[in-house]
Amino acid sequence: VRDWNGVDQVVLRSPRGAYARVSLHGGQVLSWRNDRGEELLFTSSKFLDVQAIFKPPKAMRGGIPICFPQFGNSGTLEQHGFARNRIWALDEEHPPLNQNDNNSKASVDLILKPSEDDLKCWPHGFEFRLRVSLTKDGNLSLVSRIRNVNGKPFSFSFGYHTYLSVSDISEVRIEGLETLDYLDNLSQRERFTEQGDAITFESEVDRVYVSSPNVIAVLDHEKKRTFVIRKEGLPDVVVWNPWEKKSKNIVDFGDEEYKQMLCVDAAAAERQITLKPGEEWTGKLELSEVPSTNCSGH
Ligand code: TA6
Repeated sequence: VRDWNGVDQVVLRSPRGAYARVSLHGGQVLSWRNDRGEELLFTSSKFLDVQAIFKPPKAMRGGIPICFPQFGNSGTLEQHGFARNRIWALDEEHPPLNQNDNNSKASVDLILKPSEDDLKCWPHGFEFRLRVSLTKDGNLSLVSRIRNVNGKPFSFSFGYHTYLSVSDISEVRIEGLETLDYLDNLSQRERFTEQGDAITFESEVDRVYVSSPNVIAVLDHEKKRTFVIRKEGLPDVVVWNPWEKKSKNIVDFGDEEYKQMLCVDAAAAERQITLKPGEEWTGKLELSEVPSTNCSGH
């Protein structure tokens, strides 16, 4: 299928009917649905109305933009790096697997290499391979492999900027980040320590939880749904909701849409990752969705 801007998208389907759609624009997952056809990722309804004002084409607000080689705005590059705004290619060395391969996974392999213009602003030769898969149970898996094909070391930060779809942000809580330290982007990255309770939302939040566990849960009380987020190679979790006031200043975001989304980003944000020549780094994310009634204690 084709993207809004004519770029190809790849559709993945699991045997039981789960679905995912990945755009070659940014290698961005734009949709992930369970086998009941329910959309699990948020995408802004405003984006298409205003995309004409973005130059060059900008990543869709929603889904899972890939933030590389910079997460956030703490470096010299554009916010969240350039990878999300580039057109990726299908990786010929790893052609898409059949939907019913041995692992019963539907997958697509994409690759991004820097253009000459990219090398002008970030002079480091890299190959970024991204495999997006849908497991037979409908879990969504993203595996990023970044290789240094340069003669000298380079450092980068990274994030899977994951927009979860929620029924009502006031009814959502995150478990697994209690008692952790976080850097608060709303107060010059000051360091705080989270208290013992699960995280709930009643105002703007923009935090980098550092050195977090590899499994966390996002409970949507109203939908009776829990997202389980598993990560590997990514020490931090960034939690973001712009809330009412900031939403009004985001042009590709509806004024009320903050109620229906929560970004929970598996990331390497606090400290950069350094790759020596020839070295490769791997960062994994797996999202699953379970009815809350199946979760003991919730
Ligand atoms: O997810 C955290 C964050 O870095 C926030 O600080 C906020 O700026 C957000 O991402 C959105 O970034 P974007 O560039 O997509 O508007």
